[in-house]
Amino acid sequence: MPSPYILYEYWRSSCSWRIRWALLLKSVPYTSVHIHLLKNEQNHPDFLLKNPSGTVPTLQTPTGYFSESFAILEWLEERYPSPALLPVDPDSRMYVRQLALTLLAGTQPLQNLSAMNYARETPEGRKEWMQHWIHRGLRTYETLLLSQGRSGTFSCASELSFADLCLVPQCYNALRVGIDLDAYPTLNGIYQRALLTDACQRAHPDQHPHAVA
Ligand SMILES: N[C@@H](CCC(=O)N[C@@H](CS)C(=O)NCC(=O)O)C(=O)O
Repeated sequence: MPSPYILYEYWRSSCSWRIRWALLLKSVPYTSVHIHLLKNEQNHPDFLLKNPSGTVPTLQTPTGYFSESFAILEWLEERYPSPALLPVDPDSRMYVRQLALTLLAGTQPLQNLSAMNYARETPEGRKEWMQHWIHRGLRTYETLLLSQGRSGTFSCASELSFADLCLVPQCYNALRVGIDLDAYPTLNGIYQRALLTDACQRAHPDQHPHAVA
């Protein structure tokens, strides 16, 4: 039986990566439709009918089209609870959401294509802009990991969570703009360990059929 879910995504999009990864972790089959951001397909009128914000990811379910990767993660967690990507106790859940949103809401929006192109005209200017905001997000994340005493193998103890699904794609983007992750040893360790996990590898942009070398 074909999957009832279609994921509209772009191979290198960090927000798409975390949803691919969550779908794989939870063994939820889906069909991928590639929206080429560099060809501006996200702003095609047909796609804007599915997601008026002109961004990926967008998940099509039998009841409609849904965007915002955090909303999709929350829905997946409710609909497919195992394996859990949020811890059990409310304080740890708040901590995980805090970490996730530090990157997803506080950092990623400043580095996306439309924000960057609007803010800066030259490639050098765009790189400097990205580095500035990514450093700020990673500095906050590292400080939270150290001050809250809840991290372990991964951002929250030894289980992968929403936080790691945001951290790994953010680190990948940081490396692409020349940020040295050695400046953030705790999160870098978590990044390296999470990167080795099977579902993360399978969801990795480099493994995507549309990846460009
Ligand atoms: N808050 C949204 C952000 C979505 C977003 O910005 N996606 C990027 C790719 S990671 C995008 O589609 N950018 C297209 C553009 O900026 O034109 C989410 O978490 O899903």
